[in-house]
Amino acid sequence: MRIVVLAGGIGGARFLRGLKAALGMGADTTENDSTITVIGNTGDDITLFGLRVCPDLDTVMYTLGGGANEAQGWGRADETFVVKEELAAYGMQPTWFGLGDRDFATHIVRAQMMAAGYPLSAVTSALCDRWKPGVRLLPMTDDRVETHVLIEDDQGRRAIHFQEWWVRHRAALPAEQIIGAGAADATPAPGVLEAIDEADVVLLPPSNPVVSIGSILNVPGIREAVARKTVVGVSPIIGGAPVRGHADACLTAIGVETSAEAVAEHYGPELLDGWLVDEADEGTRVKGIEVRSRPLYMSDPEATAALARAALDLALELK
Ligand code: GDP
Ligand code: FO1
Ligand code: CA
Repeated sequence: MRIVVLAGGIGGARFLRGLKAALGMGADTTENDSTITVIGNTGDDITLFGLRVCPDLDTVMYTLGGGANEAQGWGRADETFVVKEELAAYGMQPTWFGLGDRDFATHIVRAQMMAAGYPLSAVTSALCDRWKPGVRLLPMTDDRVETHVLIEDDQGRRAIHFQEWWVRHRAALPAEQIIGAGAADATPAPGVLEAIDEADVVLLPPSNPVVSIGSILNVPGIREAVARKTVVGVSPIIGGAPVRGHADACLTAIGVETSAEAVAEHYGPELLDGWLVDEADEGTRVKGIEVRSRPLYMSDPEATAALARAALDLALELK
């Protein structure tokens, strides 16, 4: 079976771990007849200290490869921050973004390969040679796409990088607009449209509907290709609130209510065939979309595998 998953960072990565477990894909994936292709969000990417940082690709790679800081959800396990302290001592900005020493090595490899002319997809593949995530991890595009956020503060009305809004300001400054800079001119990375076309089903994990899944769908050609398939999504919103992070602030910025129902309506029946909501949202109905309720907290490996299995089963049923 060929499964395509569109993924952001932590919600995507944890769902993928559950999906692999549900399919019995252990360390040795060659024995399994299922393949998972992950189309990763690169809208969160930012250049810092001359290094291209790709938080969502790295979160998926580290989480599935066993190198992630589990409590935090992003970055490396057993991390230290000596380089960060030394950069701060030189007065280097920004100081609000915490790249750790181990993580710096990943970024040096990426920077060196990109300077040599390799596209991000080739760099990601090379990094995955080490981490062996057990999925094929493709960036949504090799082009530079960055999410920027229009805000107003004492310096006036201006667009800042998504990371500055999310990490530095904790999404507390109201977002007037969320802009996918470069998205309209981007093309899907090699293999992306082919993987979608050849997929038996497409799954949307409980990733941020605006800045993770939304950014991927906004790369010209991807939304149309996905819409032609059987697509099942898992709600990142439970009982009217995100499980973690600030997806509510992103939804408010695009005029969508923070509820499992409103997110499904936002994706729409042209894209989504099925939608899993938590038991707390039982009774949710969305015209043209098959809604089922299941426990949706990825609290432990068993619960996560069960929800991934439920998403896959619903997709196979609707196919
Ligand atoms: P990010 O890029 O690291 O922000 O991660 P994603 O975009 O992949 O996922 C973020 C979303 O995951 C948030 O909106 C959370 O509400 C959602 N999320 C996190 N943990 C859980 C969980 O256990 N269950 C569900 N249903 N959603 C979750
Ligand atoms: N998130 C934070 O809240 N603070 C950080 O200092 C931070 C550093 C960081 C470094 C590498 C990386 O891959 C991710 C990092 N994140 C950090 C997570 C992250 O950028 C955001 O959670 C996502 O981009 C939002 O989806
Ligand atoms: Ca993200």
